[in-house]
This record gives sequence, C-alpha cells and structure tokens, in this order.
Amino acid sequence: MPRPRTRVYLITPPQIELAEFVPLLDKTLAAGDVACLQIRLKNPDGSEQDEAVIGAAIEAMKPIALAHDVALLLNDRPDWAQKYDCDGVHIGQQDGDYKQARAQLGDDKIIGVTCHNSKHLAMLAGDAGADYVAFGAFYPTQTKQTETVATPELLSWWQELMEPPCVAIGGITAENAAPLVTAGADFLALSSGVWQYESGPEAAIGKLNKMLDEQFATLYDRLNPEATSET
Ligand code: TZP
Ligand code: MG
Repeated sequence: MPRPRTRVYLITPPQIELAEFVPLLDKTLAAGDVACLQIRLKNPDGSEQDEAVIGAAIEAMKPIALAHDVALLLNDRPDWAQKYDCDGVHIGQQDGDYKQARAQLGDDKIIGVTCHNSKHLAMLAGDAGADYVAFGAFYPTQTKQTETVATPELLSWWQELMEPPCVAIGGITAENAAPLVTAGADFLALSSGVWQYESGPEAAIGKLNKMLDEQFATLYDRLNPEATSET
C-alpha cells in the first residue's frame, strides 16, 4: 500500500496582529489542502507570549480552522491546549514530558513531539504514543534558532520502519520541498515559506498542493506502473 499523500502542516508567524491575521488565515486555508494549523506565537526575543495573547489567538482562529476542517494545535503548552480546547499540542524536548501532556489532554487529542535529527528521540516519542514525530531543521531558517540539521534519509528511515507519521520542518518552501516528499515526509511544516512567500500565502498553499499532487502522481506511477501504462 502506498503511503497517503503528504499534507501541509501550517505554523503561524511568530508575531501577528490578530485582527489583520485572522482574515488572511481564512483566505490562506481556503487556498488548498492544509491538515493542521499550529499556533506558535513568540516575543521577538523568542520568549513565550502571555496567556491572554495566546488565549485570544486560539479563540479567534478556532472557528476558522474548524470551517476549513483544519486541526488546531498549540505549540509548547499542553495546559493551555487543554484549557482552550485545542485539537492538540506540539511539544519540544524542553516543553515537559510526553506522558504528562497525554495525562493532561487525554487520549483523543493530538500530541506531536519535536525530535530534532535524533532517531533515538523519535523512537522514544513513538514508543510512548506520540501522534507524530517532527524532524528538522532541513533547511536554514530565520524563524527559530535551530541547532540540528536533519537530512532526508532520516525521513526515509522513519517512513520505512515506523508507524506514526513524520513531520519535516525548517526552512521549507514550495520550491525546496520535493526531496522531502520523495524521502518520506508525511507532513511538511512551514511558517515563513507560506507567510513570506513572494506571491503571497494563498499562492504558497496553491503551489505546495500542486507540487504534492505531482510528486504523488509520480510516486504512484513508480510503485504501480501497470495501472498507468498504455495497453
Ligand atoms: N522548529 C524547527 S525549524 C522551525 C521550528 C518551529 C521554524 C519553522 O519555520 P520556517 O519559517 O518554516 O523555517
Ligand atoms: Mg517548544
């Protein structure tokens, strides 16, 4: 069985003007398939935003995500994800224990775990029950100070051997993502590659989905040549 088509995992810009961002988000999610939206808001120095800011962002984005059938995840904070009833949370290695997050959120919520470029961390997260593991950074990025570099082989290794989906993150754009898709990424996580895309976020989502359709058409042809060969 070929794996399901890779999908887009959208991350908010680190700083937003909520009133301006909400209609832009609505248009962006209408532009093509997006699996989930991670709310990741930071102060310019990288520190955490206040609960009031995060809570307001969740309340404003939740109906939009719902309208587009996009899962809403919160970065860093399982407690706030639970309090504001998000669909799940994304935790880093510094954001507390997976088991604690699961106990807080229950079995029905999504919990994803950052695993940098580590097979070991990913196996621990997968064994513990994480709904996805995230690897990165695949490309240079200005959005976050990253200390690890991940390579596409890691995605192939995970895809071949493990069950939970893997997310590729870090500096991804519609133009550089194809090798990650071929290698085995189940999701492509992007922030600047969408919000700072030259021709705008809607165009970025359109381009990404077109690329994913093309990559998967090729992938299926390769796996099942008889289905498409002329008789
Ligand atoms: N973790 C590793 S890279 C990154 C995070 C949150 C930033 C992703 O943003 P961008 O702009 O797509 O590189
Ligand atoms: Mg974090």
